[in-house]
Amino acid sequence: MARDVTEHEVAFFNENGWVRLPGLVGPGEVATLRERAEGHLAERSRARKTLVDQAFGQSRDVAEVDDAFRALAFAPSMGRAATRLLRGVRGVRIQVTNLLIKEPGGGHGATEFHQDFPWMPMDRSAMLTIWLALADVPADMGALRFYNGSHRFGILGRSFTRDGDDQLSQHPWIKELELSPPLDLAAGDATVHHALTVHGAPANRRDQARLSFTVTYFDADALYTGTPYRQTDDLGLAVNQPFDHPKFPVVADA
Ligand SMILES: O=C(O)CCC(=O)C(=O)O
Repeated sequence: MARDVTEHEVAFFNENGWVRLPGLVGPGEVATLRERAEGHLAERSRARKTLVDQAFGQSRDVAEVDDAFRALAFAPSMGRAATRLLRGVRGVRIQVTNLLIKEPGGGHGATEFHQDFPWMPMDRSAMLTIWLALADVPADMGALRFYNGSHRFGILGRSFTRDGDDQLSQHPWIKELELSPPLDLAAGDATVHHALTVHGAPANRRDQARLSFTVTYFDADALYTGTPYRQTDDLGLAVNQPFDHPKFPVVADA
């Protein structure tokens, strides 16, 4: 299903806030996932309501409707990887699964540099996203870039709320950090980023769509803060209690 991460990969992630995982998923399985992704993405709404919609299209919660994506998101090796990468956590829950598409030819623009965590209603920031390339993603198709070590600077503010509110405009000093190299990903390679890591992606300069599957995992012991967030607002979660709800399943790492 998915291979285990190595000690070296865990150490690299702790240091830099991101890591590349070559060959996380094998070619046969990735071909199946790609075929299914194309079907789901064809059905998605193409409305461009938000600044995020201008950067990439989404098919959220795909693992709730597709067994193949569900099997991967729940694979013990994925839970184990997330638990090991997020130092000090006892286990993880899924926050969201998603299919992302970045269309070529100006269909979508660049993904502005941002952190994922500032939106979240969790009381702790141990959270990461595994971003799996479903087809080859050369750097100029829009593979993610990361500011090394930016996960150590805490919550830097929300992006995608107004034009020009990306992290580099809000905090020009971030450019003093090293930017990760452009990555040429093969289908089945993944990158992982911490929810506090400043990351973004260039526009897709190729003639094929950029296709990826993401799973975001967070500390299973995190408590709900009640911060307004569309995904959680109507779930009846109790403030200061764990996310014990079918929307946030714990992934066994056994
Ligand atoms: O795929 C992209 O361009 C952005 C994805 C992203 O920001 C994320 O998965 O956290």
